[in-house]
Amino acid sequence: MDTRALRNPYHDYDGSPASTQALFDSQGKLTPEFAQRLSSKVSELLAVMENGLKSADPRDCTAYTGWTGIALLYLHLHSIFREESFLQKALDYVSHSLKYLTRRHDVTFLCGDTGPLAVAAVVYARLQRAQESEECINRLMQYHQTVASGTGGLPDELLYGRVGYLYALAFINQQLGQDRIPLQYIQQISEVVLASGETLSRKYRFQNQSPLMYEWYQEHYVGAAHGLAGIYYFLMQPGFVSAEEHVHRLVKPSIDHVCRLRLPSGNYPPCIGDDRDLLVHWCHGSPGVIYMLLQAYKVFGIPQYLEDALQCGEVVWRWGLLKKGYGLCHGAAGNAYAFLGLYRLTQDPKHLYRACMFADWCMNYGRHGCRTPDTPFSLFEGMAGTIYFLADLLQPMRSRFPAFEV
Ligand code: GSH
Repeated sequence: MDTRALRNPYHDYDGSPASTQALFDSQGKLTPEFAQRLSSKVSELLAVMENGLKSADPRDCTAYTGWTGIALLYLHLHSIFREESFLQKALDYVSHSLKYLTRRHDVTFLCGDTGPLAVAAVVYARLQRAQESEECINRLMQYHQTVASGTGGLPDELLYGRVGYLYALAFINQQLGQDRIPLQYIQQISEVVLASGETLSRKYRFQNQSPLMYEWYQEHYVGAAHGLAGIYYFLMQPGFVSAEEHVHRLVKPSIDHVCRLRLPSGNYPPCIGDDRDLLVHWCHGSPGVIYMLLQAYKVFGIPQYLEDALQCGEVVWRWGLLKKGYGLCHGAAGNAYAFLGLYRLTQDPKHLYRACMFADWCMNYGRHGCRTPDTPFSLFEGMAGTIYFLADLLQPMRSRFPAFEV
């Protein structure tokens, strides 16, 4: 990992109030000064982003690299700052996205057409345009049958597969009320994902080690974006799998199999059989696997899951400031969300402190000689993701990794 990361220049949390007093109080409330610094940086980077977007691909509608990602950022800023102009921006960008839907077979929130539809549904709802919101949800639901049919060669992972559609449904319920999409629709998808995992486990003869197995392009990926950890994170959400027995008999032993893949550093490999310990990204490695571990701890209450999650935090602290830059998918901002996940669960100020240090790094955007991403201003590779994180840090207990955490 040393080849991929820059040395972490910050002192670690030492338990003394002096190390945190400029950042937050004993309740985890940010000091007015630090909050002001974050807010000012958000404004400054927004202006840079807006200028940079002038040369972005007008046809990319996706949340990952395209205009829906920018709309999602503004929707988020509207939630935090309550400024109407942010909602208007979200409307402008998502309306643009709706004109450039991929109309391919991509069904996911992040890389397909359901992201634009889901974000538009929420933007319209906030603007009290109920009918247009309803129309977007109806269009979103038209994908349900294809995704739930279990045929058509659809993968199961988050970026291009079934759980990426599941997230679109969960996003609607998170934003518009838990029953907006009845749970049974979510459960149908989860059942197909389970059945697909059982079939693949038998096909590749994993059944003695892992009752579920998944693949993407003939590889068994492990991380959050394409792999097992991302899929299991969704299968553990309350009510997503209707039979609790399935969660215990199928999901839990499969999670334990992922835990056994842990490398000596505490990081996780990108795929089964590839033990190179290089990638400390949300997409591949411990910064993404941590969400599965934290959820497993919440669901099963087994301390080892929390210990493994804490170990992920150590890996991110040591190797998480990446030469790839400041983005969400494979950058410092995405990695910092691992600390926020640990903080929300443990309330240990150490994790909030670490998130603040990564934010400090991100606030020095462009000054570390990092690589410029292919889409420098996008949500998942570029500056929009960094801004999203800096704004989320203003309300640490409500923070969520966008387009992934439910
Ligand atoms: N196109 C991306 C960007 O410009 O930000 C870079 C591609 C990238 O970093 N991909 C991630 C990765 O882990 C997976 S989403 N690549 C393999 C590697 O870094 O070795």
